[in-house]
Amino acid sequence: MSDKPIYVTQPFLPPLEEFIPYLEKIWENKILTNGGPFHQELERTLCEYLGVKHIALFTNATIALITALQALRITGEVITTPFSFVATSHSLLWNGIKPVFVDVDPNTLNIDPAKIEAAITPQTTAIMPVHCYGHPCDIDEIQKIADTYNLKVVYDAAHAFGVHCHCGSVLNHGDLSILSFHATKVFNTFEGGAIICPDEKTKLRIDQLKNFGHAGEISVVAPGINGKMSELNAAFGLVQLKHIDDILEKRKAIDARYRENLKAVSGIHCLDGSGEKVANFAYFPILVKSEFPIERDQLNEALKERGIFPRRYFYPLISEFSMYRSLPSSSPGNLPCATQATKQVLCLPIYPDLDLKTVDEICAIISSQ
Ligand code: T4K
Repeated sequence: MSDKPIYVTQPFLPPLEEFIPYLEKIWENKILTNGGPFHQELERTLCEYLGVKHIALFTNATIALITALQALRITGEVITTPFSFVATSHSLLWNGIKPVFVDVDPNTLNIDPAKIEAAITPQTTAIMPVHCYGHPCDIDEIQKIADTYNLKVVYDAAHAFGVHCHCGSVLNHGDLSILSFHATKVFNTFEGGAIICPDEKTKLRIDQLKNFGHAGEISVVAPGINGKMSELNAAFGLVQLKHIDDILEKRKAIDARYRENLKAVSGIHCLDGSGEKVANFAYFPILVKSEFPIERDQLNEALKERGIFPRRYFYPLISEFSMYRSLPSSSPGNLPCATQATKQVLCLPIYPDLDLKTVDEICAIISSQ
């Protein structure tokens, strides 16, 4: 085993020489932000790569989520999942919206569409599902419910960069989708995020909202925020994108090796995808079931003692944090599958530079318990 700690993830960094010409360009033209040339080029290039119509770049996904809700003027109650990173529902609170938690499907750990209807009230205006680990939600069922009850759908697609479902990019579903380009994500711009939107009018509103609400030099049309991605981050994204195929290939090989090594280990369940046509292998979540000799937290500790640092994404559930705990929908009785999953889940290290020998060693530690 390497002397260095093995973390759940490690950002991909291209060779530094590739980034230098971009820095020289920035130094030369002195445009650092506010929709400069690299920002525009990254928007164009990402639309093409992802197979989407419009994209608005942001400083991070959290500001993008908050802005997406503003762009669609969402109010009242929004149905969402407790099995996510806390940014998902924090974006609702930042907009004065009440989150209503609905349980997850025990197989995908995505929101269970069969449980959504019962949570709809006259105040419900939208559904905010998460493509957890980059595995697509049941988009067709969710859309059916949204159409029946006239609800918006805002996907937290922070994990779903490049993922395709049965009909192309999963990012084309719902009213808006939000990506994260954080250092820990499949595609990173150090910090960054984006909103995918279907039409030019919505893109214009989002662009105004992320630029203080400005609609020209002396006109402000909304109480917007500063959510703009800088030229430095956008330039880095352009370099990263040149390596994305290699990044995905390496992730795929690691995913396959874990599955092969762990398939015979009783009590360890490797979470499957949810039928995606193109996967991104963003995470490698396992469920440590009761048949396994030790509990999830003990396995986590055993790995940490050997210099391996998996993460319990997502533990605790969002609904367990103090600002959500008192909501009626937060009761564990309402969320049995999420409550079980949060006790069993462990995300093992996966990132392009992780060698397969280390994957074997991690699996050997797990099987020797
Ligand atoms: N929606 C969902 C579903 C999300 O998962 C997230 C973010 C968001 C929305 C919001 O997206 P952003 O606003 O961040 O764009 C991390 C990330 O900070 C967060 O972006 C991510 N989800 C979440 C799942 O994970 P932490 O607190 O676990 O990160 P941290 O710093 O402990 O990093 C994990 C490991 O990665 C470290 O042990 C070492 C390694 N690492 C990390 C960083 C930051 C590096 O090697 N280099 C680095 O620069 O939250």
